[in-house]
Amino acid sequence: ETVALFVSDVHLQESMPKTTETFLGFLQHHASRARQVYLLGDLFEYWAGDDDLETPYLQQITTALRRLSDAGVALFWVGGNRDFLVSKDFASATGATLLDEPYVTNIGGHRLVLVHGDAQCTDDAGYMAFRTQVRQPQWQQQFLSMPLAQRKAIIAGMRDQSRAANSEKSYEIMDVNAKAIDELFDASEAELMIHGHTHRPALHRYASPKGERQRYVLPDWDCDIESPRGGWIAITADGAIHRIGLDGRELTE
Ligand code: OKV
Ligand code: MN
Repeated sequence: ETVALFVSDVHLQESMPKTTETFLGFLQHHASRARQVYLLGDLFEYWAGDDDLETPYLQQITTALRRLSDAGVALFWVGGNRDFLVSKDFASATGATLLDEPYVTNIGGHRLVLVHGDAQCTDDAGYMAFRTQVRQPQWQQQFLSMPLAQRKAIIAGMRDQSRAANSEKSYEIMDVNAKAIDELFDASEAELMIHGHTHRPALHRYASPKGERQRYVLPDWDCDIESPRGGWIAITADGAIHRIGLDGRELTE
């Protein structure tokens, strides 16, 4: 009955065992019942390159994803701002199809556009410049030619710097730009948009000359704290869109 599930911003890392366990439970009990599962970015806290797939922690995750795709669930991947380096070895390890964003599809009678959401945060000029740089094939080729340990050290350095500058905070106050959202709806001719990144789970409705538009924002996950948070979105065969909490129950607004 569940046609598609959408999840993002789980920020998986070994130091978050409860979040990891909860996500693996989500795959086993909920994702397994869907026809399609869309991973919409920042599933991982960071991704240093597909050669990190050897790490036992990541093996545990990719094995669980592979079990799902082997069982006939179609897995789709859109990279986030932390795991944009996920590439073809990840795709073959998991059976996931890597999508370029924006990705436009028809699901449950909806014309739907999917993005991670960081590219629409156009007010953050510094981040947009960084994004353009690290998305260049030539930059990525050079970065990936460094030893894995060096890449991890560089990412850790960026994280320390970000923390020191408190810019992880200023990034949390960043939201998508309204015009960037309008333009994405216009260009894709979609009436439904689903994205993550901003950590501001919501349903936004807009009136447009072409009819009502809806933008669903996914929650981020953290289960290693006193009040766990997380969840996903489901579209059922009747075309209904459901926001689901970690307990598997629909959220009531
Ligand atoms: C996360 C944001 C800092 C916004 C870098 C490869 C690269 C991952 C990374 C480094 C940064 C996440 C992981 C952080 C988000 C910021 C500042 C603004 C708008 C690479 C893979 F570049 F080396 F290849 N990163 N960190 N921001 O410090 O947590 O999203 S972070
Ligand atoms: Mn993100």
